[in-house]
Amino acid sequence: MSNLKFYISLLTINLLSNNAFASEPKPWQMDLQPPSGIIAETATDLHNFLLVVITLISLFVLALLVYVCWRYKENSNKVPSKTSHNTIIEVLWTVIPVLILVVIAVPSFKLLYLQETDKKYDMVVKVTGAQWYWNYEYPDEKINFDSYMIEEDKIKDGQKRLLDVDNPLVVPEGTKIKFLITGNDVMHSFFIPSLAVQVYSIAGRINEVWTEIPKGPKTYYGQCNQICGVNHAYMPIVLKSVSKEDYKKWLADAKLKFANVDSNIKVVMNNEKVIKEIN
Ligand SMILES: [Cu+2]
Repeated sequence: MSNLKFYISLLTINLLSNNAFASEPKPWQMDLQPPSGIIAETATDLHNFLLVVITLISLFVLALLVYVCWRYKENSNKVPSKTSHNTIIEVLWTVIPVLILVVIAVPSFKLLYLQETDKKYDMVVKVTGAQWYWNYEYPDEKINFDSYMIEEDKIKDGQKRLLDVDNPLVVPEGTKIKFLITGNDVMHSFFIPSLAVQVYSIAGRINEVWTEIPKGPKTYYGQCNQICGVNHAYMPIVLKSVSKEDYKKWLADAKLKFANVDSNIKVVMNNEKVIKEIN
């Protein structure tokens, strides 16, 4: 028993250390990425619970099918029954699935409520999906910049192929963030698996999602999750959570770096102007 505990703790340490600094897909990965933050943890719990429920239902249906095939095969059941109605069975196969759905609905609605309700937030980040890159806007800081994947021939040591970007989305650790997600052309989807954030980016519409970035510096990798054209596979998402001091430094640099950059997202840049024009 103590041996088992030892191996479990070794495994835990190993898993934790492997995932201490980055949440990213691994080669031959079968499972979900380890969850980060309360929303991802709740979503993973719901997923694991549903896995048990669907496995039990599938096994039960399989067992019934095997039994019926065996019990009522032609050899052992020469004269087939012509039963067409059985009130007890019909009540059962209506009530039991309803009960199962109610049991599933409780944690499911809890999770929706956790993600969707208007909660306290420390900062707002507006995300705009475009063919084929992301634009991140910090409305309170008056900065916005485009984030492109680093081309394969320009990758430096330590950078991840098809995942790393020129300008990552940088946020302070342990921050509650309200993401406003919109689009500039076709539909995209802003998806960071380890944070369980997955929201459509649609032109002319702003979707909102709340999340809490856990404490501790870490890089979260994600990808566009809605087929959006030939370069759909080449618009990854990099969200870097850094310490509060590092964030301040980054912000000071970013304000200079992106001050005179003309973003490709005109709609975002001219938001206030557009609103004035409409009025
Ligand atoms: Cu896409």
